[in-house]
Amino acid sequence: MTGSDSGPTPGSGPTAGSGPTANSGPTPGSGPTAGSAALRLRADSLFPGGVNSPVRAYRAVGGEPPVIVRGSGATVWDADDREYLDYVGAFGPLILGHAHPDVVAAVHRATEAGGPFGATTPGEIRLGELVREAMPAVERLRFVSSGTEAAMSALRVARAATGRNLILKFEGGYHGHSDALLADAGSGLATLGLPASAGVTAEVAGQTIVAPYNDLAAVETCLRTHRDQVAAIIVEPVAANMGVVAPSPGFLAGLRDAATRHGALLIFDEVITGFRLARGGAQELYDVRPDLVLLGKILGGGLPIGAYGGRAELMDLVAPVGPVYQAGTLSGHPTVMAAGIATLEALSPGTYAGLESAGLTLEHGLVELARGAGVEASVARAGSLLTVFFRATPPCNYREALESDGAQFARFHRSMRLAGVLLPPSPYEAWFISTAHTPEVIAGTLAAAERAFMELG
Ligand code: KE4
Repeated sequence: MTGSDSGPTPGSGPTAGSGPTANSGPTPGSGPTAGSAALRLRADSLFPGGVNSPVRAYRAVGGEPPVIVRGSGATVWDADDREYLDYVGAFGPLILGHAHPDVVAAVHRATEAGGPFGATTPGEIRLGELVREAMPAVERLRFVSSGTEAAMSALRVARAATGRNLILKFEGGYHGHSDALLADAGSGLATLGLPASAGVTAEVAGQTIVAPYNDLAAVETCLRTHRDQVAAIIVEPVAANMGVVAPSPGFLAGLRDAATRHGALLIFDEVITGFRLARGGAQELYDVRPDLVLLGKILGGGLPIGAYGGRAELMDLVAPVGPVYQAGTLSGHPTVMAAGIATLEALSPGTYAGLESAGLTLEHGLVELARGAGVEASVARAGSLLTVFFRATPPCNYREALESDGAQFARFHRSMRLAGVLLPPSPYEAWFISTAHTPEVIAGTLAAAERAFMELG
């Protein structure tokens, strides 16, 4: 399939089988009238890099970033009516795919009911109960509007609870863009090659210590070196911001033990993994109980959300009960709650079996196709999270992930895009598989990958 560098020929795209026919284009009134190029020019004049989040600028892969006007199921369309199979999925929230009818109907009903109200609503109660049912570690929680807010709030609780200042995070771990957590972070910082962020003071950065992921010995050394000073260990229980890197056997249990022995709290950042790897997230999958949990993405069904929660005595430190202040105008927004409830209510045990099957088929297909093309690549996967690394074996930590051939990834990304498959524009992000990624969608993806690998070989 030929097309410009910015995507496949308009109205083309692999046989997705999941979305409307090609050339269906944006629904009148739902999207812009100008094409991608004209819209990008306007975006460039408005936003830094023309984007509202850095990774969307395609700096790591080149080419003009797409302007997406609508999605349905596993398919999205750009402003030039190019159709793509979507593995970005808004970087995680859309486990049911785009415009799932139950979510759309729930949002419609909630929006028509008015609000937000700046008051408690039944929806936040219902969603909170769904979280607590799924994650016993979450005895109490607080809704916020982003994963970043959840992370910064949880750190504040941990410091108040322990009276300690230091935070231990992991190289390549990403927990949003609050000052304390931008040291050696993954996701967009890794994508842009930023070791940290300008504007974060040395004093703040000095209160965050960083260890290699999957290295319990290094964790123990950090905790002993900074004895009685570490308030919390914060970890992505399955890392997905250095690409997908699974915890080594015993790593999470080891963190639990080390945190307990050293009087530090263990924070699981499940913004990506929560409700994705299992209904109870990684804490269910690995049977490790954190003290505090961060949630986001899927919890809001695609609308802005975050949440932090954990042991009741910790959460009761939060105002108005305790001295830890945290607030938010749109926290618990009824329309967001409705989208989250509709999403979680659609997730059944069969859902996860289906996601595992889709992920397995895609993983095995990619491995075989790369091998057949003579391309050095490996595939890391955790359920419906997947990353293709252009290195011989899946990395065990961030430094190994950085050894992956970024130029090969960029070539692969561009080739897949030309073939109508949209991957996250960074080697340090995960591909997100949804329930809308049917066997036909996976087959179309592998057909595109076969051509892409052959071009690399
Ligand atoms: P937000 O503030 O972006 O809602 O969440 C921050 C966050 C916290 N924890 C984890 C494990 C996360 O992955 C994230 C955000 N994820 C990135 C993608 N990996 C968001 C995409 C972006 O920054 O544009």
